[in-house]
Parts: sequence; C-alpha cells; structure tokens
Amino acid sequence: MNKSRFLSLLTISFLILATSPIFAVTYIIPWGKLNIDGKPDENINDRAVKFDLSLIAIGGTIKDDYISTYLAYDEENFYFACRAKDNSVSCKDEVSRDFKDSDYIRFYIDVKGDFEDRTALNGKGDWALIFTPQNTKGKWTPMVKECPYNGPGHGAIQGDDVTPKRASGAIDGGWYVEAAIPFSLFERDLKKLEKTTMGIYFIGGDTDKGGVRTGEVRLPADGAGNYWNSPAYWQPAKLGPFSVTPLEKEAVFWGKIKEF
Ligand SMILES: [Ca+2]
Ligand SMILES: [Ca+2]
Repeated sequence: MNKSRFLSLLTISFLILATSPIFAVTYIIPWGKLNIDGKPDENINDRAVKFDLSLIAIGGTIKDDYISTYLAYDEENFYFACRAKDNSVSCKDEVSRDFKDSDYIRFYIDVKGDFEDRTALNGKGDWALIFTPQNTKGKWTPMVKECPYNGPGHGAIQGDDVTPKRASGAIDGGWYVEAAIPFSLFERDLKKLEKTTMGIYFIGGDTDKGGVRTGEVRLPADGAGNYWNSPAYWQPAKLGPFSVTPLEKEAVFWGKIKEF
C-alpha cells in the first residue's frame, strides 16, 4: 500500500472511531445472598456482580486491580462486598466526614435513578456509604457512615443506623469487608427498585502506617466534575431477575452487554 492510501485509510479509521457513539453498559445486579461473616463467600462470582476499581485517582501505594467490589440482592437487602490488596491495614481516622485517613471503600448509589447528567450530589435518592475494614482499635469491626459530600445527604448517619449486618476480616495479602444494606434505609422496596435504572459507583482508599491517605482508586467511568462527589461518574445498574440459577444469571448478564 502506498503512503497516501495508507494515510487516507488511517484518517477514515480515526473518523469512524471519533464518531462512534459510546454506550454505557448497564450492570445487572444478580439475585443472591452473601453470608455476612467477614469471609469471602466461596462462589461470590456466581452470587454477585464484580467491579474492578482499576483507575488510580491518587497515586502512592495503589496498584492496578487493587480493589474489587461486589453487589447482589434479595427481597430486602443489597449485599455489598469488597476485597482489597493492602500490606498494612490502618483505620485510625473516624472523625473526618468520610474516614479519609483510614483504609476505606465507598459505595455510591442513586436509588431513584435520576443521576444522569447531574454533576452534584443533590438528589433525594443519592447516597454515599463509606466502610472501613477495621475500627480505630484495630478490631475487625467495620466502621460505616453516610456522607452528604456537597449535597443534602441523609443526616450523616453512622454505624448500626446504616446497617448492623456488616463484617470484615483479613484475606491473603489484604482485607475484606461485606454488608447487607436494607432497602428500608433508602426508603425503597423491591418493587420500586426493580423498575429503576439506578446509578452506582465505587472509590477505595489506602492509608498505611503513616496514618495519612497515600492512594485512591476508582471505577473507570466517564464523568464530569469532581469524581468523588459527581453523579456524572455513576454507572447504570438494574436488579437482575428474581431468584434464578447462577447459569441463568450469567446468560442474562452477557445478554444485556450484547444488547447495546
Ligand atoms: Ca461472607
Ligand atoms: Ca492500608
């Protein structure tokens, strides 16, 4: 191929790429309970949809594939879990609004489904829940709080008022935390949630012996404004079919991805 033909083909390829619409994948949250005992459930990949937080937002000790999160649901709860690689667990900060200088995982959800195109956390259905793997005494008792960031929030509720059903523990090379979060916290029921395309997002943070955050990692996502408090980064998610087998869940999940 001569050079000018090659260049014109290259230009056409770029034009096709540049003009292709970008479709967001709708994540399907499968029906499945997690056993809230602080240990990863053996078949967690069948029971829950997995998210890899592979985009480094603040450098330091964070590495690729550092943190993964999981979501599932049953009649009354979301099940949330997080695995983190971490060579030093440090959770001494309980006073900052979002445990910034502890190890943490943030779970954002918009249960009303009106997150699209918003750049502020100002929706009534917007929630940011932050979990730490340990408490300030170094016990495997997760701390949890709700943070309004720059929105109205929900009263900055904490601990058992968010959920008493939470647990954590050490795993090989890091930590694990899981929780059942009742739909009633969000003042929603299964019927309403089944009809909603929700918004979800995750950010994890690392603090080590120094007691100051050294890294933050997030779900890769297109967005506008500040990634830590802008719903423009949130990803669409729907509840999967009620009570199906793991194989059927997989078929539904991949079917949905192909659908776009
Ligand atoms: Ca478990
Ligand atoms: Ca750490």
